[in-house]
Amino acid sequence: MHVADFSLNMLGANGIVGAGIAPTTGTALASKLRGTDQVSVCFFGDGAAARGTFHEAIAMGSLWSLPVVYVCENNGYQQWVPRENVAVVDSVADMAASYSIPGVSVDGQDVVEVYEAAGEAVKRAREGGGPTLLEARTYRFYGHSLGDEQQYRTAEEVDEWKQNRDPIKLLGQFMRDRDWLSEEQDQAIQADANGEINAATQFAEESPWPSAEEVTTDVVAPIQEVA
Ligand SMILES: Cc1ncc(C[n+]2csc(CCOP(=O)(O)OP(=O)(O)O)c2C)c(N)n1
Ligand SMILES: [Mg+2]
Repeated sequence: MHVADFSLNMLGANGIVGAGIAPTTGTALASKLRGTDQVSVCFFGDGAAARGTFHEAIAMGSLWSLPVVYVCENNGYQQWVPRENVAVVDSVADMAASYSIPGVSVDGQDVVEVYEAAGEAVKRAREGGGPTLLEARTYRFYGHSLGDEQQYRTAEEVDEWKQNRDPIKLLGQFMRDRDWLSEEQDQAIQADANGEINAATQFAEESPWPSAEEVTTDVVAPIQEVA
């Protein structure tokens, strides 16, 4: 969650729901003032779309016609709560109308659909057309966190999505149908990816714990001595 890499223009994520939306509007303002062709993109959940920062930042992005794409991954759940229990508007993309920007809802499990909609939104932003609110309808295969007993949904529902709506499987099928990918290539790619993940896991498990002195490294807030 707390990953950032400025060398890749990746400004980071944090544990405050919806906290990335306003800074992304800020970086879009910076690129507009500097006259670069950069487009800022942020990703957040459907729960984040209920926060004040979502509305405030998008209203500003629209007013100043900033080069930004607001991407909402709507997985139908907000931590342990089904969306319909807490939201009166089903589609997050519909909220774009309040700010006079395009709201586009796509099947988030369909890689090609997401790719095309994202490309259009980035092009619009780059050409001075202002922000887009892009909603990807998706699902989460696992619980919100390790201790999540997932009592808010059935095992059948999860299985149905895993079996029939897995975006990796769907893309593989799409490509095999067009003879862009053979069964063997598909398996080799998956084996490659699994190998990379297993090596990273092993590296993490075999690495030593950080030393106690490191606790203040990169911490901006002053540490007060406790008497
Ligand atoms: C400002 C704030 N309020 C509450 C929380 C606790 N919290 C963590 S995740 C979450 C739900 C967020 O829903 P969504 O954006 O849909 O993300 P998802 O659960 O689908 O990953 C909440 C309320 C938080 N981290 N930050
Ligand atoms: Mg969600």
